Amino acid sequence: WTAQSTKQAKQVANLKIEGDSYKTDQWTNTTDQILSHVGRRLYLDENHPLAITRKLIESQFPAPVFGNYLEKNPVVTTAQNFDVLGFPADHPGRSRTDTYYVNDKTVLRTHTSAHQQAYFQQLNRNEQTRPEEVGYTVIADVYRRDAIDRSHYPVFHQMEGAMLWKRPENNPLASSAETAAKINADIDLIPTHDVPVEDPNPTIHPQRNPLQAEHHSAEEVEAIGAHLKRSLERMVIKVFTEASKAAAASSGSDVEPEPLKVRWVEAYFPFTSPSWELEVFWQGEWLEILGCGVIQQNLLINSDVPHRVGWAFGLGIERIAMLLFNIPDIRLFWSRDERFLSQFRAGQITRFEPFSKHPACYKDVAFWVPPPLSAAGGAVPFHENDVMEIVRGIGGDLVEDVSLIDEFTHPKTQRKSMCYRINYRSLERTLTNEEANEMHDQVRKQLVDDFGVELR
Ligand code: FA5
Ligand code: MG
Repeated sequence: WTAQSTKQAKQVANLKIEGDSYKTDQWTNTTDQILSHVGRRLYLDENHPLAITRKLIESQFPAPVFGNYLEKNPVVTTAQNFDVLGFPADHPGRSRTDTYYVNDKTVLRTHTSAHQQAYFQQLNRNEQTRPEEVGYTVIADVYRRDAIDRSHYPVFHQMEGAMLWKRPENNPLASSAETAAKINADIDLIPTHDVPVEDPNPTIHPQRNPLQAEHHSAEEVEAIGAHLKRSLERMVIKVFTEASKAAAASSGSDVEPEPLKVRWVEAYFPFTSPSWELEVFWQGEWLEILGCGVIQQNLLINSDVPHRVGWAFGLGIERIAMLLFNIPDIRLFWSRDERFLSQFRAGQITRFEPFSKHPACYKDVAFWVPPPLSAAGGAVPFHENDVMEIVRGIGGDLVEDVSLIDEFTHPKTQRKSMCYRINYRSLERTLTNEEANEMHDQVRKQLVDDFGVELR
């Protein structure tokens, strides 16, 4: 059994994206439906919640130290998205089940880090003309094959940021105390805050996040990490203070404002070491806001800035905008409905008033998964993201959620049974049962055609 996306891609020899034409091949799994999102540039519509969120975050990374940039074209090479960043050959992020391939060497970027090298090279080129600019932010649309629910959408927006310090050109390690002192002096320029940080220094595991000992001294890494943490804490505290104010304004005085708390958690990224995630305690739970770390020196060496050290971070704009504006479903960001769009104004953080909640229409599909072919047959393993892609291709934004509700293996035949529940619900109108049935019949049919499942 072969992946459905392969069949779909075989229908066209070329994909046209942002005016350029790309040859397709057996790697291609980018659908027209996904490509219909390219070029919307929601972050540039100044009254759109994503643009308001972008501005708020950019205001925490101002000129002349930071340039604030955007990257319109989502097509990057696998080298930019993975190789340059040190992704190992077997990293799951590279697989066709997780990433939209245009062809074997070209993908829709899965993260803004795909542009890190280009921005480091730019800092180096602009060294004479803009010497103060030692950092940047960049916002862009990113694409991932993923689950379908109210907080996941195959297209979302990330903002990445980085800041570098120049070291003496000769034997930088010997002058690392000097570099650390410079960075520590810069930390004192960042205003402090009084929000509790629960775990300011989580244990760093030396295998996951080794000291890059041939390039960095422990005290430099300490200084870069401290500058990174203070900068990002300040940014999220600004964002969440605005969110709390908006929440308090809309609910009057009957709701106790929740005290803000943040914490640091150790993380892993191939292009930073050490690496962390920043989490915020919001409405009763810890939420992951961003990933970050001390940039791998090899990446800087390969990006024309061998004598600089620094940090980088990447965050999801939707995740923050949903909290800021109280937006309950990630599909809403793509809505062209005036009842949504008219609620937002540039520079204002306001609570979204849901204009309707149409009835959910649940339909289940249960099937037997065929046994995997022998490895020699080159079988593509059944992956949940392929089910998601079938549903997405047929239902588009009319599907709110897809979840696996039952799974078991028959004790005698060893065949596996799965049951997915699909919630068909439009954000804008009430679907008829006939419409939902029609979509659901197509989903059932395509599961049989593409994967050879046996419906139950
Ligand atoms: C990355 O994408 C790294 N490139 C981040 C990074 C940059 C690390 C620079 C170090 C240095 P990750 O996959 O965890 O990491 O995504 C980063 C952020 O994007 C998450 O913290 C989250 O805020 C957001 N995000 C990730 N997946 C989704 C999704 N499916 N929907 C919405 N937001 C998401
Ligand atoms: Mg993460």
